[in-house]
Amino acid sequence: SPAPAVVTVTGAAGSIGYASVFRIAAGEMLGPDQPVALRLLELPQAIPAAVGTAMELDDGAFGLLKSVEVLDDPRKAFDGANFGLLIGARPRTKGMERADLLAANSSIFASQGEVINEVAADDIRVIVVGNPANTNAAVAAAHAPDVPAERFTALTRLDHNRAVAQLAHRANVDVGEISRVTIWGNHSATQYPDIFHARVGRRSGAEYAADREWLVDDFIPTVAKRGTAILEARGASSAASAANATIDHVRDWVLGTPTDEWTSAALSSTGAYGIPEGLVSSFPVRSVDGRWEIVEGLEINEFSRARIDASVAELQAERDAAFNR
Ligand code: NAX
Repeated sequence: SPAPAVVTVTGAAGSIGYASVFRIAAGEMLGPDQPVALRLLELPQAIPAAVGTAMELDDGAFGLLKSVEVLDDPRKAFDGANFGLLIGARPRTKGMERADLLAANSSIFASQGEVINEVAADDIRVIVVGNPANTNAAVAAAHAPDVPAERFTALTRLDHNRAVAQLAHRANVDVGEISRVTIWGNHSATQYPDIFHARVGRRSGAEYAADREWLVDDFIPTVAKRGTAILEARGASSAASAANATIDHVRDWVLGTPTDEWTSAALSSTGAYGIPEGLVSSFPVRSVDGRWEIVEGLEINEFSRARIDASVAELQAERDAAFNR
């Protein structure tokens, strides 16, 4: 069997980390033939909880899991890492302004980017989950000049999966009948879930989008505010669905997407669709030979353009705040 893939999970003792690591150990992220070495990176105060998680991983007796290490030193945690799941972030606490949040996270992700640049494996692939995910990914990439920027991505697959599920409910079809949905822009309330190009069984998403009242007053806000709805219902933020989406993202990145379909991921813009180069924005993407490619050439109508532009403007403002701290 191949050498173990070194997977570093930050914030491993948190809710999303906990919901991710067992599935990674079970082979759901990298496939049933790929052994895994897990590195759980946590802040010193959460090390005991991470040790408990590592004990439970032991107790899973996962055949693919070759080792588990609990670490509070990023340099050791990312040494030789093939995959970085950057889930840990500074949460917004009472009285904290958005600018403070951006500054606190930008220093975390700047230093993790530097460490990744120095010690990770040459093929390191990073997914940032910790918010503000897009901007944190841009900051980490900017501090890792030797790693191609395209290897720093951010999670919008949860938003994508939410959009697929909502459209499936509306059309009364199975989620498997839905393809070519796109999340554009930022993982935030300004994100734009686009169904104009979607396939809904034998029908087109544009047919559903023609019902503008449903699109504007129901579909778009339901997807964009789903995180808040989950928080209100559960009394805790989305964890298992976020872990599921993180695993979907990495699995598709490594194993590929079906050729005539696409998914959504936030990547460093190539300038496609007029989105400024280097901004980490969500796009329609395919994974080909282990690399994300932006699906180009989609016609963007006025309705979509205005919403994409609004989310991109927010990303630019976040970037300015994060880089000029
Ligand atoms: P938790 O607070 O349960 O866990 C976060 C963990 O990260 C904690 O155990 C903390 O000790 C650790 N941590 C913080 N800073 C760290 C650092 N510098 N190095 C290593 N570990 C560190 O949060 P959880 O619910 O797991 O959410 C994690 C992040 O995901 C949050 O930033 C959250 O906002 C974000 N989300 C992003 C989503 C997306 O779609 N991109 C959706 C879900 C989620 O809201």
